Parts: sequence; structure tokens; C-alpha cells
Amino acid sequence: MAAVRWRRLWTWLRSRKGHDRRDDTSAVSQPDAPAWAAHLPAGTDPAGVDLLAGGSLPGAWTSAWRADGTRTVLSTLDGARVSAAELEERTAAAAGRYAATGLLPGERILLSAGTSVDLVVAYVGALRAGLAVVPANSAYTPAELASLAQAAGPALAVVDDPARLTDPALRVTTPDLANLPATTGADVGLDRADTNDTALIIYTSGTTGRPKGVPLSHGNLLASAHAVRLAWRWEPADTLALCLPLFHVHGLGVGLHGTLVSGAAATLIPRFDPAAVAEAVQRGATLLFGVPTMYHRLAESPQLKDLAPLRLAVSGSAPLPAELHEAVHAGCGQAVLERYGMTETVMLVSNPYEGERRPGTVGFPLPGVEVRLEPREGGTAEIQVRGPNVIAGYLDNPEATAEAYTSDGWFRTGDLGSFDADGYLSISGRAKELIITGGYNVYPREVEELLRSHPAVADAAVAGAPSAQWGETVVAFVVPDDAADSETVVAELDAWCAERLVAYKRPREWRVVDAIPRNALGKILRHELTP
Ligand code: MCA
Ligand code: AMP
Repeated sequence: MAAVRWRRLWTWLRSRKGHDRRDDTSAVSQPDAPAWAAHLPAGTDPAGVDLLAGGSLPGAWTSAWRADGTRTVLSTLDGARVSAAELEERTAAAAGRYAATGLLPGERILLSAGTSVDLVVAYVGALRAGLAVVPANSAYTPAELASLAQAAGPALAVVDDPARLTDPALRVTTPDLANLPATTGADVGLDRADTNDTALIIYTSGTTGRPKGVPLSHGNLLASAHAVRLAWRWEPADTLALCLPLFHVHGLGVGLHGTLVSGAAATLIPRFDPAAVAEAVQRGATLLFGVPTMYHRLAESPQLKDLAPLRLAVSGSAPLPAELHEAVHAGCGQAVLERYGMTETVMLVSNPYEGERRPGTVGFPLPGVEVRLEPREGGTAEIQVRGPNVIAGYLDNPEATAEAYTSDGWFRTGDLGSFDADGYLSISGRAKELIITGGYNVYPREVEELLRSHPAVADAAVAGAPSAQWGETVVAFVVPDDAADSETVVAELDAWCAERLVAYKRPREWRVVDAIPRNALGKILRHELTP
């Protein structure tokens, strides 16, 4: 039986159809002794691990809910509680509303709202109806939301504030779905999604050109949710203090999916704040997942000591400085477990639950994941990965897909790394042009193009400056047009960005310079920009 499951996973890996299926001439071979076995409890046979158990996200979730319908699966600090049976019923009703609206399996819905029980119901209901969900930051400006909607072509948008969407042709509703027609549910095809069907399409601004759609299949997300469930010993008795936004893989694909796959519970915290996290812990939360900026704020708050009762605190999305790891440990006894992931791959590598969590490293490959290092010029190496969690290709974008995979089928993360003598992976830098601030990605090119489109700007560049709180912070270098006055330009550009960019993408510091350093081909020499 065990061998059959293992074979099923690898057969699926080799057979699944991508949107822009890369030339998969390479064989995806079964590793003899997977490095990830280090994550399993002693005595567990890796061949018995079924990362696709349930077949699809709703398949796994509904079977967990049915194990005990009376259990609380969602709660809020306002005192709302939703049982497993209630969530099953409410998400079936939501699926019914989508179906009654005429949405068909495979169609896309845009979801852009703050964390709430209604949002979770609207999301889970959409997956149960076989829809593909396009999540979007709830703080995006109307311009950013419009450009995302244009790229994604959704059949419906679910947004907190319909005024943020300006396209009159797009059908819009709020997360309670109140203005969609209700149906009895009898005629709704529930939970029919297949492992290969797309569950999420997440748009990254991309390092070059137009936004790239990352289509995550049920299989990708399920494999990763099971992997962290196993590695972090996630049990039905756990409650996650869920303070991450639900429009990125960290909050959605790890926090919410992991909770539901494990048959566990989550306390929804709409806005991160140390006092809210402490309250959730005081009410029984056992798990906390956060980005380093959150741990930085917790470490500086009087609530740090309140984290002591947690079973596990996890950090990811950006590097956790070793000093911050020490500070949290000293203040509350938690040895924060750092892990590494990416939108295109969900979770990749994690420090061990049992054994040493080594500060400054991200640990070992998670169940099902293979990692290799590809040497580059200058002595660095790129982290390359493969596994059931990795997307098959970008959406309708063969060029981006071709660039993202090696000829032998490994996904190129664009991150640089090294293994230490004990097999712990460290991330030493990035080959891609990306700034990570507060755990959010900022693509310099997007901000630069906006700055250059201002009439008073002759040239502009953007770089990341180190910041203790934010990890990195966005700094803009601007060459004003001859006629422009430096001070006025900066004030105008600040306002210009505030209107068009969500807060985390906006430059926090401005430098007026005479020229942007470029090479003979016109490419910005970023290392010469000194923030
Ligand atoms: C914002 N501010 C800044 C910066 N950003 N100041 C300096 N430098 C910055 N970089 C200012 C704002 O303008 C505002 O100022 C004040 O700081 C608070 O900003 P705000 O955005 O409201 O902060 P917040 O709401 O407190 O948010 C901080 C946060 C948030 C909770 C850490 O950034 C967050 O939720 N990050 C998580 C992102 C995430 O989930 N990433 C996962 C993606 P003023 O008050 O004057 O207006 S990565 C992923 O999914 C992969 C798979 C992975 O590996 O996980
Ligand atoms: P995203 O595209 O938003 O999914 O961001 C993924 C990127 O975040 C990765 O490619 C890394 O550069 C970065 N990242 C995620 N986790 C970590 C970590 N623990 N340490 C360093 N960088 C990380």
C-alpha cells in the first residue's frame, strides 16, 4: 500500500498537464533516500507518506470536518465560533450562490478583502465550486486592482469595497455574497475538483514585463499543506493565531490550508498587532506563523513573554536575522522555526520540529521536495527545486516558463544558497531583482516605471536599503528633469506614488542624483546605487 501511494505521487508528477508545459524531457526520478525523511517522526517510513491524500483541497478538508463536526474550526477575537459542520454547510451554500450566478468550474474569481469568517467562507466555497481564485491585496489602489483584473479576466470580483473596482462590466459582490442568488444546493456539483485543476492564480509583478500568473493546482497546494502538517506535527488539537493576510501563500496556502488539512482550528486576526496575538495565545492558540517584521514588533513589545505557551512559532517570507531569533528565544523561550518558500513552489525547506532549529538557516527540504544548488559565476549557487508542490508553468506565458526551468526540469528560484556540513540550507542572497519589505515583495521595475512616467522625472531607479524592522525598505533615486526643482519633485513624486501604489511599494526615502549608473546596454547597475 505504502509503495503504491509513493508511486502514485511520482506518476502524477510526471503526468500532470501544465498551462505552458515546459519541455519535460527529463525523468522525474524517485529519490532513493529522500533528505526530507529528516522531518518525519522517528520510525516513520517515507514510502507511507501520501502527500495527495484527499485528492483535492476540498476533498481533504471535508474528510477532516466530517471526522468531528462539532469541533470549532474558526474563531475570532470578537467571540465568533464556527464549527466544522457549520463551515461545511456555509461553504456549500456559498458554492451554491456561485453556481446560481452562472459561474462554471474553471472560471476565475477575484478575491480582495480583509480577513474575516465571510472571506474564508467565500474562498472555501469557491474552491468547492471548482472555481480558480485570484487573491489580491485588500489595500491595493484602484489602479493596481484594475490592472490585476485586466490580467486575470475574472467572471466575478469579491471585494470589501466595490467602489475600488472601476470596471462597470465586472460583476462585483462583497464577501458575504449577499447580492448573489441563493440556491438549495441540491443542483450544485460540490468538491469535484481534480488534483490537476487550478485552485489559485496568484499574480506576481514579475521582475520584467507584464505580471506573471502563478497557477497553483490543488495537487501543488495539497502536497505542501500535507508536508507542513507532517513536518510541524500539526494536529486537530492545534489552534493557529492567523494574523497573516489571506491573499498570499503564507497566510492562505500555509496558514489556512494547513489548518483545514490538519482538521485543526484558526483564530482569525484581521490586523497583526502584538496585543491581538497575545490575546489569541491566552485563549488557547498553540501555533503562530509570521514574517520577520512581526517577530521584530513582538520582540519590542511587552507581549513577547505571552508567546511562551505556544507549541510552535514559525517565521518565513524573508530572512529572520539570527539576533532576532535569539531575542525572541531570550524573551519567551520560543525557538522560532524558520522555513523557506515561494509563491510558485509553496513551501520548500524548513528547520526541523524535533532537533536543532539553526538560526540563519532554513533547514532541510520538506516532504516531497528536492533541492539542488547550481553553481554560478563568482562562487555563488542558485537554489533549484522540484516536487509535487512546484507549479508546472506560468499562465499563458511560455517565455516566463522557459526562463523559470532548467533544461532538465528543475525550477529556478532565483535565490542563492549553500548547505552546511549538516545539510542545513542557508539563503545567502538573491539573483533576482526583488526587494522584500515587511514580507511583501516589491519589484523595482514596477516602481521605476511609475516614477519615470512622471513628467518632471528624467530617470529613476529603486533599491532596497537594510532595515531592522522591515528587513529592507524602498529607496528611490531620481534624476529630475532640467527644469524641475528637487524639493518640489520629491514632494510631488511622493503624492504621485501614494495615489497609485499600495503603501508597502512606496519609496520611504528619496535621493536626488545627477545620473543613474547604467552599463553600455542601459541596464541599471544596482550595486552602484548606495542607499
Ligand atoms: C510601511 N511603512 C513603512 C514601510 N512599510 N515604513 C518604512 N518602511 C517600510 N518598508 C509604514 C506605513 O506607511 C505606515 O505608516 C506604517 O509603516 C504601518 O504600515 P502598514 O503597512 O500599515 O503596516 P502594518 O499594517 O502594521 O503591516 C506590517 C505587517 C504587514 C503586519 C508586517 O506588512 C504584513 O502583514 N506583512 C506580511 C506580508 C505577507 O504575508 N507576505 C507573504 C508573502 P503610517 O502609519 O505613517 O501610514 S511571501 C509568501 O507568501 C511566500 C510563499 C513565503 O515564503 O511565505
Ligand atoms: P514570493 O514570491 O512572495 O512568494 O516570495 C518568495 C521569496 O521570498 C523567495 O524566493 C525568497 O527570496 C524569499 N523568502 C521566503 N522565505 C524566506 C526565508 N526564510 N529566508 C529568506 N528569504 C525568504
